[in-house]
Amino acid sequence: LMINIVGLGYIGLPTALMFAKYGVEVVGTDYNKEIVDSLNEGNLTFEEEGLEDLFQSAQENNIKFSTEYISSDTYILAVPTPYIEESKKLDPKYIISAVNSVLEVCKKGAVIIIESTVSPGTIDKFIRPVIAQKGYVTGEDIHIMHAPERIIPGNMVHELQYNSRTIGTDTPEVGNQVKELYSKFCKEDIVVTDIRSAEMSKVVENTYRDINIAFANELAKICRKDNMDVYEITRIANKHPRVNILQPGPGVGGHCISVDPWFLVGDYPDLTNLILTARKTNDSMPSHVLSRIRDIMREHNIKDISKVGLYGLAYKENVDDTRESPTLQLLDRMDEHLAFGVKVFDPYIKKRTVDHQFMNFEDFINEIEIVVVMVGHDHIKNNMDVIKDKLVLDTKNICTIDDTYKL
Ligand code: SAJ
Repeated sequence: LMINIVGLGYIGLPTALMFAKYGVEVVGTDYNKEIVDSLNEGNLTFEEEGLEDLFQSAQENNIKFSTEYISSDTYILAVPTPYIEESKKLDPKYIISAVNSVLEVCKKGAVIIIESTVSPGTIDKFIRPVIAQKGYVTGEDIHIMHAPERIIPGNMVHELQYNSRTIGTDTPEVGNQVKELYSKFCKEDIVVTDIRSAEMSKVVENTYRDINIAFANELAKICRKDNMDVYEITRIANKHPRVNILQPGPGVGGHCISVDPWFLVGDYPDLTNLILTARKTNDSMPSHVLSRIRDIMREHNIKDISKVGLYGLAYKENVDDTRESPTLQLLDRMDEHLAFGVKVFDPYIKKRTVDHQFMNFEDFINEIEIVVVMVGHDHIKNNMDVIKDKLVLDTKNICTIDDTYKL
């Protein structure tokens, strides 16, 4: 048995390493030569807890990386599935092209497992026709499956092994073989179901979280209006056995929770009032942060935006991923003068990714009067004494110093 894993990003790479660790012959394929070269030279392409050790074990078991697709009987596709800005619908171009490339080289009877999150109905609408066009019969020549990934950045290596997962298939017997395969490292329940249910349940999970975060964010705004303490109120409310309110924050970033609900809104515009409102609420948070920054500047008579520093550019704590990050959303909403003037620091981001004043921690701290904590990295938790004499806007409620401003 050999698995060709296509797409060596945040999902494909840990999955490839995990299968290799457990003794499966694995070739990881990515069209990006830089990623492939870096991995072949023994250098990981992103940081993630436990990934170095996993890489070590996978290398000992001879994992290979290539820009080519390999002739095999099992494929796992973990390629991006972005949405189209205007229509809010999924853009299937990367999965279509990956499936096409697989069909060029795969063996008869091959299993193609799509792990990328897709909008419900995508496989029927876009993937089956691609397979049929080549003259293959699904369920005989090719087995198409959907096994949506569920791992959370920051805890991926653990969750790969300890999250339950889903396998959507037309043919339960073959689905059960794939279940066996995943159970080499997945110690939790693996549910075999139909493809549409697998697609839908994944999008529903992320939408559920988006809505719950939106509720927390709306509460934060209500509490701000009348000077109530949202953290005290949620702490008390959460003591109720059936209440579990999440944490408000500067916005919802990442490539999952801020994207997947749009698939439902795009496909069911008349039926998704709640989902759309939640999305808009979460998207409004960076502007709320901006108005809080203005409040503090006014109160302290600070007129110069270069005295303001945004701590954190990643989309959440202890990761180096900046996709859809609240800080980038905030910079986007500032007019040019503000966006160029404000200072930015993130210990996980080494290079300047956008046009703003990105600097090292020492200069950052020395030059600013207001620290806006946008991300709760452990790094800032360990540097409370460094920021204790500044004005601090703590959007994540993680600071342990007196008199900080909150959302
Ligand atoms: N956030 C809040 N308040 C909270 C929790 C999160 O403001 O109480 C913010 C975070 O700061 C971040 C965003 O939401 O900006 C999303 O972070 P997250 O940690 O909730 O989730 P992701 O995007 O890192 O990963 C999610 C996970 N989905 C669920 O928990 C339902 C993960 O299991 C999925 O595998 C992943 O999406 C994915 O790839 O779909």
